[in-house]
Amino acid sequence: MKILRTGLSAAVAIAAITSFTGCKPKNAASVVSADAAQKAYVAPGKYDEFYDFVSGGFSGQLSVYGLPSGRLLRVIPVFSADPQDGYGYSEETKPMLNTSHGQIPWDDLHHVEASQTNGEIDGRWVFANGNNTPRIARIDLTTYNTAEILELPNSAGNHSSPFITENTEYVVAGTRFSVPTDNMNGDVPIDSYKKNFRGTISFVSVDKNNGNMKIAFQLLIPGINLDLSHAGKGPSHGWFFFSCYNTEQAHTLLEVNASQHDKDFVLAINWKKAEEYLQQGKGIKQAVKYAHNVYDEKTHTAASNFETEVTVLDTRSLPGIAYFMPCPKSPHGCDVDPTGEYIVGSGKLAALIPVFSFHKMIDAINNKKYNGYYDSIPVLKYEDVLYGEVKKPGLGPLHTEFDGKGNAYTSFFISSEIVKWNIKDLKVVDRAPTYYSIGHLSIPGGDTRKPNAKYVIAYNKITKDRYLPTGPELAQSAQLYDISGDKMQLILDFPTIGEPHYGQAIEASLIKDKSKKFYDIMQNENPYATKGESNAKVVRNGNRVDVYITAIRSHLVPDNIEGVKMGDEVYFHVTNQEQDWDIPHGFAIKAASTAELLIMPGETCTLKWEPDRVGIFPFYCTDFCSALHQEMSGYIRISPKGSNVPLAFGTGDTAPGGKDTTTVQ
Ligand code: K7E
Ligand code: CUA
Repeated sequence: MKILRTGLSAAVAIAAITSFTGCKPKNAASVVSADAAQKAYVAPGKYDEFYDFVSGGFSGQLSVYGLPSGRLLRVIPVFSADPQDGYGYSEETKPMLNTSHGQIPWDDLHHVEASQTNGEIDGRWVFANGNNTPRIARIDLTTYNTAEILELPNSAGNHSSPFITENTEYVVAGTRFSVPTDNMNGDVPIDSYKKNFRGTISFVSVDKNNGNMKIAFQLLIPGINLDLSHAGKGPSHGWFFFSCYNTEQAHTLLEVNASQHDKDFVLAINWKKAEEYLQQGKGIKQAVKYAHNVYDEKTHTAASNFETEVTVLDTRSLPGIAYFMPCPKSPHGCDVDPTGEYIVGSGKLAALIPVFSFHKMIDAINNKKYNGYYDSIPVLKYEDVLYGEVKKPGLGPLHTEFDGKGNAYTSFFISSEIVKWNIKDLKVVDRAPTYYSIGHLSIPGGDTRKPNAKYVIAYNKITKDRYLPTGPELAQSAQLYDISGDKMQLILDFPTIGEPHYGQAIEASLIKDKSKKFYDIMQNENPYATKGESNAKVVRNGNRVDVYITAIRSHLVPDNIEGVKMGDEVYFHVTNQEQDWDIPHGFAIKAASTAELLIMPGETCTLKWEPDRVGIFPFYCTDFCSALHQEMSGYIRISPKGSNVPLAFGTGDTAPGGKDTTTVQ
């Protein structure tokens, strides 16, 4: 009882700190200066300078904004089915959402990372994590399609993910929740946490040519919570750093029980060493099951493969892979500066920011100066690895990015501000309020070797009074600051879709000219593609009816279909015949239990429909494509089971009953 009471009073104390959100920062009135609007203004018809790929949090999607205007350019469906373009509803895209748990139409997307070459953003792909049912997605920046989703076995709470190495050798994913690994019987008491629960880190290799992902190996680590991570750079290339909390290994009331230790850890991983062990055959092959879903651009169709094996290296029995650096109070962000020498850990409950030195860490490791072991992993001494501390920077530090000019920018959740500090002398040089409760922040390239320090973007958790009220639910918000001068200058607020955990802004010049305009219909290898209206047809096979439809402004062929019966499964394969930019057609039919299809020029998409009653059902194009878009429609007649209405289809004179009726046996 006594323990419980202590626990609860500690909980109250912590709650007092952590619930301190949404208060107005000081100087709130004076922050927008007269020239701010001009700096964010991009005239109608003019292009933005940056694409900002922003995570949609619990929407499961990725939003693309232009910067500095804050204009929403697109929402890319990633982990959530999206009725707007049929993602996850069309037969072609359903497999993208397959997992070993079945088809999962939602996830919680926190982090976006752009692919890199030589530590610089190369504009080829962005990667995103599914936090809930652990997955990593790769989005292709020529089509803006989700090209691949890889499920991660032995994983729960895929939070410190997907962070990447300097040449995109690996996309790396660490577990927030430790759990029993997949190959053991997980039916264990929860209070056997210390004995049975483990974390893992997945190293996913990325094919240089086509981006294809593959789990190269997994590292087994003690049962703690990994929060965030970043790869080493330059001199620290070959290392990866993770913030860890819950070194208490609590499994209940973490708010209190995982906030006991004065210091948790930054975990340093030598992945080159792990590669050596792997080559020496020190990995253990484990039977697991996970989905690997790949979208094929030629067939416009996704396929799922279920993999059954993964190679695991145990960091507790293979020395030299893992080291712990003590880090104050439940660190969240773990960020590496552009030179690769400084590692910043941001303790959510700490009153200072520790900056670790990579070369001091290496010295301490070479001299084996350990302060004991934590679950067989050497613990280095705080003083030995510390470069220095930023004193009294603010309250609730979360994330840090860099401008490449020797400054760091750290977000402070509790005191709602961005604090700019100098990396060499660790002195605060500027602070700017955020509205409100900032989480991540990002500078274009701000976690790479080559930042483009024009802007910093704040991704805020709380909106409160910043926009017109919209009932209890308010959009989340981002804010744009000009950082080209000495002082940060707020120039724009813009609402976001879902929770914008993190974003990566990429110079538009790197990607805009590679953006695909349409698909070449002659290269469409979808087995159900129809090339040319004369090839449109309806084919019955038992109770399966395949309707091969063409769409071009402003008609569908065929647009009259008869002879379909109750109990049939109807597949509408719609091929957009257009070969022109920005002319999609849509397709919907009354009472379909899926969403519409949105078919890009040259593409084929399939909608499955099972009629539930006898009658006439209209179908139509859903995307206003021409002056006669409303005419772009048709009818299908559904007859009772066993009816002898012949299968017939056509358009105009070939429509059933027309003078050139097309009837099928
Ligand atoms: Cu929002 Cu990166 Cu999930 Cu910090 S995390 S805020
Ligand atoms: Cu096609 Cu409207």
